[in-house]
Amino acid sequence: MKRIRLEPSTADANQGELFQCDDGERPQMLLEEQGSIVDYWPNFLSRSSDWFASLEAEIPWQQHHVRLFGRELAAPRLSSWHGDRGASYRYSGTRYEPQPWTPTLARIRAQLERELGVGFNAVLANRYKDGNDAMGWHCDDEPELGSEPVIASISLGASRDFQLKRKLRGRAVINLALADRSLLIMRGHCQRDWLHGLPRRKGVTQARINLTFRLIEVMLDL
Ligand SMILES: O=C(O)CCC(=O)C(=O)O
Ligand SMILES: [Mn+2]
Repeated sequence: MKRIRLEPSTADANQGELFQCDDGERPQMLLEEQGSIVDYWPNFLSRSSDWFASLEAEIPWQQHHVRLFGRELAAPRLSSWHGDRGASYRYSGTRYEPQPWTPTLARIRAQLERELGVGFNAVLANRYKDGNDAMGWHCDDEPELGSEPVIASISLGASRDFQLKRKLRGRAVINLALADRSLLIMRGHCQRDWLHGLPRRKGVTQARINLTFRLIEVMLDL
């Protein structure tokens, strides 16, 4: 696996630092800094299945809400939380009980577990209808994810810019276009020390589906 060490604060605050990835079959890079690790694997999913169409059809897309400055607002995207029994998740003030694994989600999970050697018991699916849908700066640091979570993020459909910035001295932005069928892996201290987000992009007219696979602490009423 080839990794590029990021020098601190080299990126321009507005334009962002653009990482160009060769179209390869193996994980290629991105960041390894003080225990925060991000890898990018283009073409992780094969071209032979229409993953996007299957997920569109299988997932019961819902409007989730986010709490912002004490107000409850409709999130600018559709979402669905799936997982093993008991893998419930609290996010922005709401608790989501897991929907069952659909055939396509289960297939992708199996491939991830095989290739990465890491177990996942839940996935958050997000659907961005076009470039007006987005996700603001955040980190996935909910206690049920543990202190150094491995988050495996699959992208399908429209390519969208994904951004990372440090929580401290966070002016510099890393910008990476997440392509159709790609995998991004965040691990180590990434959620503790970095924020990530998916900014609005007016020029994007096509839909995108993102799946973030996670391993969360299971709550079972026995
Ligand atoms: O859509 C993306 O690439 C980001 C999704 C994300 O950060 C999340 O679901 O927590
Ligand atoms: Mn996230």
